[in-house]
Amino acid sequence: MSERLEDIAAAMVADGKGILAADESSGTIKKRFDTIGLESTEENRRDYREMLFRAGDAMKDCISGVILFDETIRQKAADGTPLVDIIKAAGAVPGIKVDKGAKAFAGFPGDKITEGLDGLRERLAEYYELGARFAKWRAVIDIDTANGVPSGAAIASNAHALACYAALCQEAGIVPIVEPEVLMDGAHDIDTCYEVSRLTLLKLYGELYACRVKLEGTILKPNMVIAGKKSGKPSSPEEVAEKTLKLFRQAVPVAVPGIAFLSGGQSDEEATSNLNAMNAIGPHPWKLTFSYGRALQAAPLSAWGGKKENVAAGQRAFAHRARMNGLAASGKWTGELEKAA
Ligand code: 5MM
Repeated sequence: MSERLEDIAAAMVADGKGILAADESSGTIKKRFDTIGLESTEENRRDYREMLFRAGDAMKDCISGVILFDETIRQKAADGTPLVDIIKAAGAVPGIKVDKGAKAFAGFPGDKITEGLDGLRERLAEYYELGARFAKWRAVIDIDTANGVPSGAAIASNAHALACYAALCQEAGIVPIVEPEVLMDGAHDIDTCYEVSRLTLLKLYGELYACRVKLEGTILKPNMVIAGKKSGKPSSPEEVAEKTLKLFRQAVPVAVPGIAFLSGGQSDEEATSNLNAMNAIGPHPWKLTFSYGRALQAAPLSAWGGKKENVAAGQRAFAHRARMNGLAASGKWTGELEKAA
């Protein structure tokens, strides 16, 4: 008998746990490996991800799910164990990125539209057989107000694609993570981020409703409300928490069981501290946790450096970030704990 979507979603946002986003596409993982001078071969990608998934107690205690790329969900560890089985043995839910990336949006220079709906029903059926019980689709919304970016058309088209994707996932018995990422790369202030995120989320939930997506069986993966990196005005954790929560109270229905943030280019500690600040002033109608890529992986990638003799060091670095973010998911993280470790 297949699991209920609500139960899978609840497991993905279990207390003190969050999601490891390890679904870098071929181009992105190459960029990451370039930073440690490592060639992006299939074996190196496998070794790196195997190192993370075998990180021991921290995986068991703090990671509820792992988002995989198509190649990874089919790979076996060096000893022949499927990577999916290693994830399941750690008590985490295997997930899969199913979008085909954000492409230029015709007619709207600067805007992007995420592709990947063609053939998705068939791909989801195969991913289910391979063990995936949740999926992820990322829409990318840039902010460049001087040039009219984002356009209303880009927000609407991305929201519609996310809703079509989510409906297909639920039909396949797979929980959709809906990720409308408003980028923090620009020079905009925090209030501009708030407004663009507000329009994006309102449109998204309108489309999910119109497409009959059962919100109880979904997880939202949003950006935090935060100033652009080039604004020169870093946002404090208190300000991020206040504005992000104000936005969600207006735009995210309480039927959504959990919100798992992306890190979006924040430093490791910033991503942890901002999540903690939100949970420290709970309770909230939804679970608030992490679904970090860079903020969980930057430290282990650098500690590993592509060398076999550094696997244990890479695992320690990953375990530390997983534990710090696990604490932040409960509002129990402190700067002292960060340093003590
Ligand atoms: C791990 O990175 C994911 C895949 O990115 P590409 O499709 O560009 O290769 C990415 O979608 C990620 O899951 C989210 O953006 C969150 O990651 P960060 O690094 O922002 O926490």
